[in-house]
Amino acid sequence: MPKQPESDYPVSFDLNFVTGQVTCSGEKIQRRASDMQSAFYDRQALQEAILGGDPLIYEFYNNKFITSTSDMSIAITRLFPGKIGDEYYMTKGHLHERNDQPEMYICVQGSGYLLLDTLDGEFRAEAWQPGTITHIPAIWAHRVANTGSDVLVYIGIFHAAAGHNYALVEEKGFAQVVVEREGKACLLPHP
Ligand code: PAN
Ligand code: ZN
Repeated sequence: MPKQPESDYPVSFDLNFVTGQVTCSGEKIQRRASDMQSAFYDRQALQEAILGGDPLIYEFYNNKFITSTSDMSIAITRLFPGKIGDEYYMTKGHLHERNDQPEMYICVQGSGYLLLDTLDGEFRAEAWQPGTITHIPAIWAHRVANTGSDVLVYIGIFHAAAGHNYALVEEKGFAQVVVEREGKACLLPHP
């Protein structure tokens, strides 16, 4: 699809590092329990959560900066604290459609894990706290889990052309889950 030039002038906006609120006017996407049917492993707990009010799991603000020659994007995600059954709230997770499009993730508030999976036998979990920056090479599917009691806020920087493939993650799943055991967060093989 041909790129539509939007602006070749600098643009600024403000991010509140504590709340994750932004002053930009980009699109805001919200995902509730009902939007994540195949993400959480405990399907019964998920159905109970949906019937019990369908909680908001996370929201993110997507901002594209399309110029005549470039397509930088920044997304600020606010991932709320909570669990479905014993599994911590997390993002759906996706793979970039293009296999030459990496991403930088920056944790600015809260704590948890960034889960990374090639969907082809390799898995990594990066422990996250404010200030952790992770480079996600193009071939790794990525998902964030919030294991803390506050909102987890992170920034993702990528090219708009990267594209998002959710279907492959839904089909293959991540190798491990982040669950609570005896009051502590731990990683276990997907049941
Ligand atoms: C992020 C994610 C955002 C929401 O901007 O899109 O954190 O996660 P899901 O897309 O998995 O619902 C990103 O990785 N963009 O490429
Ligand atoms: Zn991404």
